[in-house]
Amino acid sequence: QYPERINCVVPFLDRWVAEGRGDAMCMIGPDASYTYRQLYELVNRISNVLVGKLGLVPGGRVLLRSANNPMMVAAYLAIIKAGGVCVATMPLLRAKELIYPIQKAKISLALCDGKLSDELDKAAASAPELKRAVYWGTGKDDSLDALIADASTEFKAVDTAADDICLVAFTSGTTGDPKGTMHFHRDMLAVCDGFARNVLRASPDDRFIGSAPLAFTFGFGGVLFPLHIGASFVVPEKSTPDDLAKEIAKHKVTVTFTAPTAYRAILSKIDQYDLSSLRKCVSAGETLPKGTFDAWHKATGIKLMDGIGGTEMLHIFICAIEDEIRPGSTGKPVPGYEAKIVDDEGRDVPPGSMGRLAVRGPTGCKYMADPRQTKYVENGWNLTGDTFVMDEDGYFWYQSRSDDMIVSAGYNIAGPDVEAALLTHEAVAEAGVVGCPDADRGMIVKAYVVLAPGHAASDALVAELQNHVKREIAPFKYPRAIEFVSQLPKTQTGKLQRFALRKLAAE
Ligand code: 3SK
Repeated sequence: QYPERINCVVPFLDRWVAEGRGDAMCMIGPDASYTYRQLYELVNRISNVLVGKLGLVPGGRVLLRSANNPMMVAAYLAIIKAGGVCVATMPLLRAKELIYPIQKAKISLALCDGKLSDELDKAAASAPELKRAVYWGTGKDDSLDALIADASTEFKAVDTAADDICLVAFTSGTTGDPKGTMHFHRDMLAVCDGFARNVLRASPDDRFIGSAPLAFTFGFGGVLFPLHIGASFVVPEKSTPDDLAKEIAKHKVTVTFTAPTAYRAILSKIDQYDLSSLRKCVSAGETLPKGTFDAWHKATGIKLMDGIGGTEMLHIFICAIEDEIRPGSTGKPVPGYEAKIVDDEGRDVPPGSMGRLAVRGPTGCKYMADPRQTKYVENGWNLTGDTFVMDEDGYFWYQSRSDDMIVSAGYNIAGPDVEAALLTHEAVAEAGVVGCPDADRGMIVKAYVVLAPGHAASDALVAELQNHVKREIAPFKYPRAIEFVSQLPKTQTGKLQRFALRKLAAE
């Protein structure tokens, strides 16, 4: 579908300048806005420095470390335009977590926001592979800003193959050591042609915002999708739900990408925000409870588009299209992808049966030098860690992570079902549900609950929540143990770390 030789930054950026659309608004940051031409020129300056002054060669890997900001967007695109491979890392990673990607991906050069230099410097001391880190925003003579000051604003994209790697994205480590997933120039275009064009169906007049870190491919989709159609996007300085809601009103944002937790937080103060500009809202990163879908629809008139994606597949591969949404279902495979449900031996199971979700399509999945490749990918099918049911009409219904299933006295209980039921109680702000070893029942259902403001822990509340769950879902699923906690363990992408809760429950 794509030319054999293509550098994906050309259709994302150069194209609009070449077609005379350079003055259109492109990126809105906290301190400055950039037209397409301005972003193009900033990217070109950085690419010139990478190749001319920092010795980047085609295929060279560059670690990128920053919180979400315009310079990070420009550096990400510049590395790829210069023929390099971007290894974007989560801004909160500590030195010992940075050593792993540096060594695994054999990285010798890093571009980093000066505010995050400490941990990278510490990592470099233990990872001699990293020969040079260039910081921006430090005001020093050797900063990236100083280096690009006299660089040319023109740069011809390095000639790359559609099949050349341009991105290594490390998984968030819900199940163990992060895996480096490799993506190609064509993948960056395929998620736009697949999910964004066919499912999201945004237009050049749309303005996007998201809250996920840009280092997480879910977050970077909020940059790629608008660039692909010549639309604009906001890069907020902070990404709390409150900031997100304020930025939506300030910049008349029309398309949002965030997780159910953020939609719920916005809902809890919905009267304080003007969200009238919104047209399309995508929910992913964790399961979307029907209650959240209904509440958002009632408050805004918009049907949340629930999607499931993965770092392995780059972005969303199953999603509900607005007019075909069945509340509670994640929807159908994005055009270009196939999905099926398999049993533990990898055999297809009939519609209506629970099993593991397998997916294949244009974007997945090659792990970087990882023996787990054969465990998670079979004949092109990527075995996800999610348990789903596919109905007769081809809709996929999320049950749990495959390892989130709690088997209690012979009953299969999906932790997220119980979480969704707890979340419909006004006293519950967040809930994480796992199995806790039990002599009689094998496992019992245990809930860790963060209380909403104004509610206090008590035995009476435990009983009330248990009865509430019994009323909401099959009574055998009720949590026999409930513990109130001040926060839940989460990955840097905001996903609940059930394995950490499971460990806690087993202690
Ligand atoms: O569903 C997810 O968690 C996800 C992961 C990576 C990219 C996109 C998405 C939605």
